[in-house]
Amino acid sequence: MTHETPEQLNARLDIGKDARFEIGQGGLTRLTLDGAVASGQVYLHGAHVTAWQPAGHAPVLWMSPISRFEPGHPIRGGVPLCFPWFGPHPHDPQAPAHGLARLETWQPTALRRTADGDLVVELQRRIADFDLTYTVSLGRTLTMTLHILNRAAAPRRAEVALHTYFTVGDVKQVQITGLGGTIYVDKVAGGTRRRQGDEPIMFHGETDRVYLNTQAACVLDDPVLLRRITVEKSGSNSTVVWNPWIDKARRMPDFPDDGWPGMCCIETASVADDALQLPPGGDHAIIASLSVARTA
Ligand code: TA6
Repeated sequence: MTHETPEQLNARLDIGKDARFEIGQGGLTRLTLDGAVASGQVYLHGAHVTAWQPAGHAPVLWMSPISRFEPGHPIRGGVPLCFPWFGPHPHDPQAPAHGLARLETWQPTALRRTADGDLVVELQRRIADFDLTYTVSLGRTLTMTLHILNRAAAPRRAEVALHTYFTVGDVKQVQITGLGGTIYVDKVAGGTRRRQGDEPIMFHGETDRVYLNTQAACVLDDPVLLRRITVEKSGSNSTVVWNPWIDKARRMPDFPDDGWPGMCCIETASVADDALQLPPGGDHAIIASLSVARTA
């Protein structure tokens, strides 16, 4: 059933007009969700959530206006799936950054509406020796669950991240709490390990930190958009906080030079020291659950 047309997908997975497969940007197939409590979009390319907007709120996820929508290239923004490695491949410099999952076309396997009006889509894909099932529940809360099953006859190590991009009013004014006292790898300082103080995280330059051994929820306070975004998680022992700032934004061809003030990433992950170790037949689920509240 791979590479079905939108018409075939709508025939197979029809739940009504509020959930329709269609041709999106770059000719890629996407699922457009326009429910009573939220709207959103999920591309089959990378099983990539590119939009989520709960009723009564401004769009929550940041998307680059110059993102590529092409096979073999990741979509920039939304929620890229990083698997089975995070960042550069540990041994192969030719391998794509952040793994293979965000570059593959995923197969929609289920579509349903909950009693609360949430729209839920399930997508599947085999990546290397792993069977992946990704469930996106889009409503007042956006809950993304990636289930990972090791199909190999040997143990496997894997890194995973739901690399969520958030829209913010001004990244220089946002505050992130929840990681006080947590050890992080500072990738802007050559991987130096530091301990986060108890003050909120604020952005004063390129920021690229992998917080380790943390199961904490994070809160992003945005005094410009007057909202608070909460990132709750389970099955995740790492949280990555990132803003490219000026120079790195300029170096990314699919990222606008003036885009960095309007976004930041809080990524729900298990990477580095926290990488997954799955025995043969072993499985794991990583879950990110996003919610938004007005603060004025
Ligand atoms: O999560 C932060 C990070 O690892 C940064 O180092 C930066 O590379 C970002 O991911 C985006 O990576 P990408 O391969 O999508 O350009």
